[in-house]
Amino acid sequence: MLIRRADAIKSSEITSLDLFLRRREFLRGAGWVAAGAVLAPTLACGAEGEARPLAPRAGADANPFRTDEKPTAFKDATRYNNFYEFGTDKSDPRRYAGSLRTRPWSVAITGEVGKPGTIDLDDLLRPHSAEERIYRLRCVEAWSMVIPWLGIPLGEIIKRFEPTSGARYVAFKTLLDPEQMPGQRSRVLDWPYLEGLRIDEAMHPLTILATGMYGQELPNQNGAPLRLVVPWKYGFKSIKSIVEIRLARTEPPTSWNLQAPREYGFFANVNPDVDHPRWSQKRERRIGELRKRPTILFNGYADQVAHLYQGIDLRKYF
Ligand SMILES: Nc1nc2c(c(=O)[nH]1)N[C@H]1C(S)=C(S)[C@@H](COP(=O)(O)O)O[C@H]1N2
Ligand SMILES: [Mo]
Repeated sequence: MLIRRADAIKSSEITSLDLFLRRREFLRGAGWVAAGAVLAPTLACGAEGEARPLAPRAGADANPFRTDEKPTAFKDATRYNNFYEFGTDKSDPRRYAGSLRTRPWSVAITGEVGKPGTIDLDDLLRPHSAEERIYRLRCVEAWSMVIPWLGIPLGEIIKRFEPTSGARYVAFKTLLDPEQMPGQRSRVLDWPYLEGLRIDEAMHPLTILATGMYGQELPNQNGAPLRLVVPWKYGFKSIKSIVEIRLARTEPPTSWNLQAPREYGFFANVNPDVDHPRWSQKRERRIGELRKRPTILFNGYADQVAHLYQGIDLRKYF
């Protein structure tokens, strides 16, 4: 699909984009709204007259790839970020991520694969139309957002490189370049940023590589040009600006686990019953709302993912 460059979006359009997303709530229940609909707001709005509003569903989403919850304002999702390569303040990524050059960009696929290789970002986008997925993102810091991502299931990409029977984990790495990423000159984390998943988590249909959000290319501060989104895990697992995906036999090291192993486990599944050692995980603040809401096990995706952790002590493997 065609995605416009984020810097081509005018602020007047951003306001109308938020308005469009609100109006589109009337269209929910129609099931899968193709990503193309986001790019053709006039068309979708034209159909609004015929669509009957549906009462919000309670409990788990009928369609695991969408939620009936109202998307977070684009403005908040792009001004309140964690991207330590550009500073530790929530406002730093928006201010400083402009120095990241996102083209040309390629991702190396290495390790336990029959056909190691690289994917050029533009090649990746060409044959695959990105799908829209409206997912909750729950940060370990007890705030959350609802974001309409555009992405490609990670499993589809991994399969193309023919993982071997030894591929039990997937390791991800962010770009290392202190010139473009000035936050890497500070020792706040051991760079480059690293993350990892078990192979079954990586192949799960909810897991996507996102190339866009709100119908446009990812803004740099949100992890351009390509970031992981794993909606049932704390936000730090959703690593940004990926340059390498390595299939591995053993559990890979991850940045936050290396930094503070007692605070951040390898799994990092959203769990209201396992508190962070320094604060509770029982509730969360949805950005844009005043009252806190309860945090839900696996961020509300238990129907889809709880089976992956059957027989596992979630207190021990947090
Ligand atoms: N490379 C990299 N990826 C990262 C981070 C980071 O600092 N560096 N922060 C993580 C954390 S803690 C969160 S909550 C999410 C935030 O994503 P957002 O800014 O798009 O909301 O990105 C994650 N991915
Ligand atoms: Mo986070």
